[in-house]
Formats: sequence, C-alpha cells, structure tokens
Amino acid sequence: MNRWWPPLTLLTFALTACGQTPEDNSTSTTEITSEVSTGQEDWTWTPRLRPQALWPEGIHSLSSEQALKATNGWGPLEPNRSNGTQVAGDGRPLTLGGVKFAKGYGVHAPSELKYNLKGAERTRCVRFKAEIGMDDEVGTQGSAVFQVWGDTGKLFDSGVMTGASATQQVSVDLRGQSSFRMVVTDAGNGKSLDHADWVNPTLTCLPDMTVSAPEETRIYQDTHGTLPLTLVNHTPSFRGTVSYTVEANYDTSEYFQITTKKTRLTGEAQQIEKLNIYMGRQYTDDFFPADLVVWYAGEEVARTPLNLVPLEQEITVDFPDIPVELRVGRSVIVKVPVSVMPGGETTGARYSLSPNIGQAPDWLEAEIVGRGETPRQGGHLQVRFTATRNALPGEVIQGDAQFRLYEENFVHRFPIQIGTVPVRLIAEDIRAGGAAQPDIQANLP
Ligand SMILES: [Ca+2]
Ligand SMILES: [Ca+2]
Repeated sequence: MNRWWPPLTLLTFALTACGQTPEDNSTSTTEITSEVSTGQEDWTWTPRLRPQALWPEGIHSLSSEQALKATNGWGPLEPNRSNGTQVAGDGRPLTLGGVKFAKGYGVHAPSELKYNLKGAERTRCVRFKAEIGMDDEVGTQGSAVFQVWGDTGKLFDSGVMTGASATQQVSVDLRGQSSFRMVVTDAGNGKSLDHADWVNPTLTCLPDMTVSAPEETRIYQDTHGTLPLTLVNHTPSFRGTVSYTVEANYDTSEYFQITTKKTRLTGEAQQIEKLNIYMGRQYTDDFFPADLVVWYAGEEVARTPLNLVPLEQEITVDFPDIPVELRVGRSVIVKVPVSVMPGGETTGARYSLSPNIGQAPDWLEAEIVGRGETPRQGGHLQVRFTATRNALPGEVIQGDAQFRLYEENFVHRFPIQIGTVPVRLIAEDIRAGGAAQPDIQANLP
C-alpha cells in the first residue's frame, strides 16, 4: 500500500475531534445563499480582503490567490493541504482516490470561498475548473455537496459526495458573473468528517479584445486569398497567441480552409492580421455566411461575421506553341486568344506580365498592348515582347516568360499564373568573346 497514513493516534484525534463539535448534529443546513452565512463556520477570514489582480495568463491558479471571503467549518481552510484538524497548517497532502495533489484547498463543510472575477486591464475571467472529492484522510466517510455560485445563482452542484465517491471534474462557465463562490455544504446530515478538497482550482482569464473582418471577401476558387483581420486588444499586458476557427452550419473544409492558424499578440491596441484562406472548387451558393472565431486558452475570446464570395475562374488564355523569336532592339506583338466559358464570371480581369528567364531576365521586356482587360465575352490580348540587349557569353538565351493574371476586383490582389510563353533571343553580337549567331528574322505568329 503506497498511501501514507498518519500515526493512528493523530488520525483518531482528527476524526473524533471534528465529529464531536457542538455543530456536529446540526440539521439546519439550509443551502447557503449568496451573502448569508449559516453560522456554522468555525473560521472566517475577512481582515485582509482585497480584490485579486487577475492577469491574463490564460490559466490562472487560484490556489495562491487571496479570496474576497473565506469561511470554514473546522479550523481554518488549508491552502495546498487537506483540512486536518482545527489547528492551522496541520493538513496533509491533498489526496483524492489515492492521488496526491500539490495545489488546491482543503476545506471542511460548511465552507465558502469567494473570488472576484474583475481583473485588471479589462481582463475577463470566464471559466472555473477544479477536481473535487472528499480527502482520503476521512477514508470512505464524510458526505458533502460541492457547489459553485455566481451572481445569478447556482452554476454547479456535485450532488452528495462521500469518501467513496469518484473524483469529479468541474468546469463552470462564469461569463456574465462579477464574482463567484466555491461552496461546500454538509449534505444535510451534519458536518462530521466532511473534509472536502478543491484540487487544482483555476480560472481561465481572457484579454478583452474584438475582431473584425471586411463585410465581404472575394476569392477565386481553387486559390489562396487574403482576409484582413483587425484585432483590437484592450488588455495591453496581454502577449498571448490566439488561434482561429470558422463556424458555419456546414462543413467548411469542403469549401474553404483558414491556413493561418495563429497570431501572437504584441500588446498593441490594434493589430492587423492577414489570414490566408484557401477557397475550394466546390460551391453552390453565391457566398458563405460563417463566423470567424478567435480562441485563447481553449475559450472563445472574440468573433466576427465572415462572408466569403467565391469567384469563378473560367477564362482560357491560349498562347501560341511556337517560340517568339526576338532580335535585339526589336519587338514582336503576339495576339493571344482569350475565351470565356458561357456563364463565366470574369468580372473584368486585368493582366500583367512577369518575365522569368533563367538567371538573367533583364533583357526581355513584355507589356500588354491596349486595355489589358478581358472582354466579358472573350477576345484577344496583345502582348508586346522586346529584347533590349545582346546575350552575354554563357547566358541563357531561350526560356519561358511567365504570363500572370491579376483580378481587379480582389480585395487583395495576388497573381494567378495562367500560362507561359517561350521566348528566344537571337543574339546579333555577343560581346566579350564567342561566335556571333546567325541573323534570324523574328517569327511573327
Ligand atoms: Ca487544520
Ligand atoms: Ca455531511
């Protein structure tokens, strides 16, 4: 047997002592209401009251915090120890079901601990968690009820727990409360042997922050887009990392994914985050109403409506298969057919060119001639390529020029590569050595 037991004499003393108090046979164990004492307390702690400073570390241990009020049915409550006897500081390691715990409160019914939930810098404490049970120092005896109360009434009730009860996990939502109380009653049968433990009591505290997104964000299907978020943080000391999810009444993974997972907040009052969103191909509606939810410490900290509008991309641009041949100082204009599928929504695409040839693209210039926009019913783009200098020895003289498309109507532009065109430079005069190439006329498609 691994459990540590005190000397028999001490155990006997402890158990008979709390079983022989004048209050022991009391049956007037009316439920403790918000501010009314039952008069059964053996100990009350009030002289050192002060609001606790709850800083937004997220998970906030209560085991070292000062309470606004504390009462206990058998001597003082014991921080990080079992209640033991009426003597202060005589408890043993908090033990539930044979498991010892370092943090928590050992109390004795009737007992109450009251805490402030108002934190500094608008911190909001939204959840209380603990493990509860009768301490092993009473064996399978004792009988008590654990309760959590807020301003608005009772938020949790464990039912009657005895020394034989399994440890319970407590998780209470405290949103909307300004304070809360951890209460232990004697379960209506007297307080004898009611040695109760609140183990690992914690508050989850959140920064006061808001998030907002554009009223509408348009993204081409099958591409990544950018969603600008504005994070406003009213808790300057907060330096935590928040994460994001999307809530909707459908499976969002089929339609889009937020690929930016986390943001480290720097304490700035306002922070801009550009979320990367991938928009899938499957869609049936014009837009996707959803909520973007910001999380911290496992709790929702802020949310904003999110309307993602998928743009169809049904434009085909057909470059000629043959290379464009250029002489230095000359230009070639290539007509590029652009087709739009019936019913397609080009929404006025805008084009630009990005040369990309080997290591030395600087000899090639390319530009759109004309409006640079696709007619809604299709048509042609005219692209002018110009060679500006001779190739140098060892320089690549043939390669692909990339043709990139930009959509005017994006909230944020990003390039979509829709094709490449091969371009060949005809060098007339290779300087610094090497043989000159034959003079070949540009091949005009
Ligand atoms: Ca004690
Ligand atoms: Ca009892």
